[in-house]
Amino acid sequence: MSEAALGDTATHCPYCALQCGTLLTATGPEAADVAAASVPAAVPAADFPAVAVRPDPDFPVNLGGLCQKGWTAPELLGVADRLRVPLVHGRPASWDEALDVVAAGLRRVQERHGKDATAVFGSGSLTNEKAYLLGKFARVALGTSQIDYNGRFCMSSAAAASNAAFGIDRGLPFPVTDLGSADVVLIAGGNPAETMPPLMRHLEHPRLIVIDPRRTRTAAQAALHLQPAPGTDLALALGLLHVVVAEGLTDAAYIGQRTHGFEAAWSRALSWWPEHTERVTGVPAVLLREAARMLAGADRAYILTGRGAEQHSKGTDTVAAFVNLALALGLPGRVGSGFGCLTGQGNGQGGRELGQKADQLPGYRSIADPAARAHVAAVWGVDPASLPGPGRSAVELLGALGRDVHALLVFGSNPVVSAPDAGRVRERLSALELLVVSDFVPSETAALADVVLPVAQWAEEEGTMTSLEGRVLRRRRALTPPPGVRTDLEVLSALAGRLGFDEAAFPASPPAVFEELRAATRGGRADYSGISYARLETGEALYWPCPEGSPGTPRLFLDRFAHPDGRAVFAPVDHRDAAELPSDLYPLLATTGRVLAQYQSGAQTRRIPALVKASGAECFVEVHPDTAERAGLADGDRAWVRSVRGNTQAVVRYEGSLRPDTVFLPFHFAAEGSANLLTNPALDPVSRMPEFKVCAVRLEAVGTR
Ligand SMILES: Nc1nc2c(c(=O)[nH]1)N[C@H]1C(S)=C(S)[C@@H](COP(=O)(O)OP(=O)(O)OC[C@H]3O[C@@H](n4cnc5c(=O)[nH]c(N)nc54)[C@H](O)[C@@H]3O)O[C@H]1N2
Ligand SMILES: Nc1nc2c(c(=O)[nH]1)N[C@H]1C(S)=C(S)[C@@H](COP(=O)(O)OP(=O)(O)OC[C@H]3O[C@@H](n4cnc5c(=O)[nH]c(N)nc54)[C@H](O)[C@@H]3O)O[C@H]1N2
Ligand SMILES: [Mo]
Repeated sequence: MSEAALGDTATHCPYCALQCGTLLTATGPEAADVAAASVPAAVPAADFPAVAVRPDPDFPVNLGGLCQKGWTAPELLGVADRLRVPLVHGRPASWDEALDVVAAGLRRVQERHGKDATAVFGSGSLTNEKAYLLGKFARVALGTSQIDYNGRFCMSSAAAASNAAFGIDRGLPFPVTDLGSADVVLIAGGNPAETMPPLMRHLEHPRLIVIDPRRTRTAAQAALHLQPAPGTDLALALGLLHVVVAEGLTDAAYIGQRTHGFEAAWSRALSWWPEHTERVTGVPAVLLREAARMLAGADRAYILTGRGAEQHSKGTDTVAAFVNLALALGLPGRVGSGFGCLTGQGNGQGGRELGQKADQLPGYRSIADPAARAHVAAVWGVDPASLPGPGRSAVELLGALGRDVHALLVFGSNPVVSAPDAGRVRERLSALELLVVSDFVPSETAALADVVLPVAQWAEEEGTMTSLEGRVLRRRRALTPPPGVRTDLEVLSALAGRLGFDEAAFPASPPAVFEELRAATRGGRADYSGISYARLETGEALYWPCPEGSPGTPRLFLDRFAHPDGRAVFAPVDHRDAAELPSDLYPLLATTGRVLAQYQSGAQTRRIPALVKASGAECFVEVHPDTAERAGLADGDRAWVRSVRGNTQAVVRYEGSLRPDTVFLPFHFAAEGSANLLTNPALDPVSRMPEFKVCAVRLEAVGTR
């Protein structure tokens, strides 16, 4: 029985961190045709109730807007190859059999190789409740240190830089709606016109400065577009700081009262005068000066970073350099101005503070901190000494598969498509004794799994998500899951039971998990203890930190930063090259990213015909026409893009506005169209973020189409 038969269910889109408010109406199979005619999206008649979506006009973030992925999200509930029954070695099995195989496999691997030979890979797509229970399951039921998640690919550099500078990592330390009143917004390596379209409604008034090697849809709306070579943002940010200081545009009072470390940071930026910066980045000195003056001249300004600046082997330092610029201008912690990083995944924010990261316990606590361990161990009813220490980061964990790690549970990721050097990742996954994938579609990673567990989706489950502005939102159930499908929480609970633990310690009910999570985060940096389902039900806008009795914190840092002395910290960073530079054999810089109509590894969106029609069904490579012609390629030709690690087949798209030394591929496609066959797994030394945004490639024709 559909609960939404009584009316609309207010929930949020299943995709990105904007978490647009949506209203779902159950239409039932018989109503699907009618709904399809009047509403852009309705589930095709299936053997479970259909649902139609429309944007929630009252939700302040999307203001009645929704992107094409959001409009078509209900189709995901009824895709033809949706997983509806557990699979053991590709054959349908009962839940009892599948869970028994998993539990026996985990026990066998642990007996042979020790507890750390079992590992968990989580996701920023998981609700807060799932992320929390997954971390507890790994540390308690498996007793393993080996848990990390795809947020390592996404927000880890931004998080590391924000923690160091501000003492806390909340992607946007202010509500999205604040952006609308700014005069100038600088976006470094973000393309929200495609990755968060409704966000653009808040960017109509401010003048935009966009830093992107490509002339994206976002750059096309900018007052100023700077086009650096991929991997040179750190130099660019130092160059901007140089102009600001050299021209006397800093906020000296703010620097003196609210920060530390300006001199050390400035001593590194000293050599980055505009002409020097131009030689390294390719951005004309005159544009650099114009950008710095525009920012400094604004009464209200924001600096935002996206993955383009962050996904580098120097991503942490690059974000830090943009933070330095923001601090020099006195932006962070001021109403109407600020610094922020655009969190990507639906629950990318909650996912990084509730304990599925290798070095973290819930509440953004460090797993190496004795007080944090004692607090969480008390909530979990275990001996603090029994909690494992920090584990490997995502790329390192994937590299250890079949070597030190022999069993892997994947919840909410498709690493064979989305991880760097994907050819190697496939080899490593294939070397496992046991690979278990929980998903609702047969992803490319699920296709390699020994056991596949079919789970419920967004509109079929309850939970909470924390959006890019740190606001905790309710995901509400509009439909019952199809028969045969369980929730991720039910899976974890049943597995814990089979491993000899009390299932009550791993509750499958989202409100019960949330109650426990409140206690576990109490007193932590990301304190959720004052948030409850009851409070969220009233529609109150609750932003963490929210200790008990608190109204929550929409705007951080207004009085003080989160370091003990209340000050923000400049980082003394300098530029360095990308881990791989062009060579005679591989003369071009390849960068990767997203298109409007596809999401991430594409496991979800490549199954939706309207989205495939919009994006094209095959991988493409954007190339400057001169560069293409030099490689003997014309628009529409099929090309091999080759790096030292692998080869990707892609259709050539001429792009006259692109830098001639750069090509761009989306990473949403699989098999030989997977861009990650090319990418470099070189890691940032602090965040352990891989270098998705630069590798050296060459182009070759494979024959015209
Ligand atoms: N349609 C769509 N929307 C999404 C997603 C999706 O897959 N599809 N994913 C969600 C997630 S998880 C995330 S993390 C966000 C990501 O959101 P964004 O950060 O906006 O996405 P990207 O396309 O990865 O990167 C942004 C831009 O960085 C540029 N870039 C590449 N290399 C460099 C460089 O060296 N320097 C600079 N300055 N720019 C560079 C690219 O040309 C690209 O236009 O999007 C979220 N929203
Ligand atoms: N070359 C290149 N590679 C990149 C990037 C890039 O810019 N360039 N960006 C990186 C970034 S920022 C990110 S975030 C990653 C993301 O890449 P992935 O980690 O692969 O993320 P998704 O494609 O979203 O995969 C999610 C999988 O989990 C399933 N899923 C979704 N929700 C749930 C749930 O609640 N429970 C369960 N059990 N399953 C669920 C989906 O069906 C899908 O199969 O890609 C990274 N890879
Ligand atoms: Mo992401």
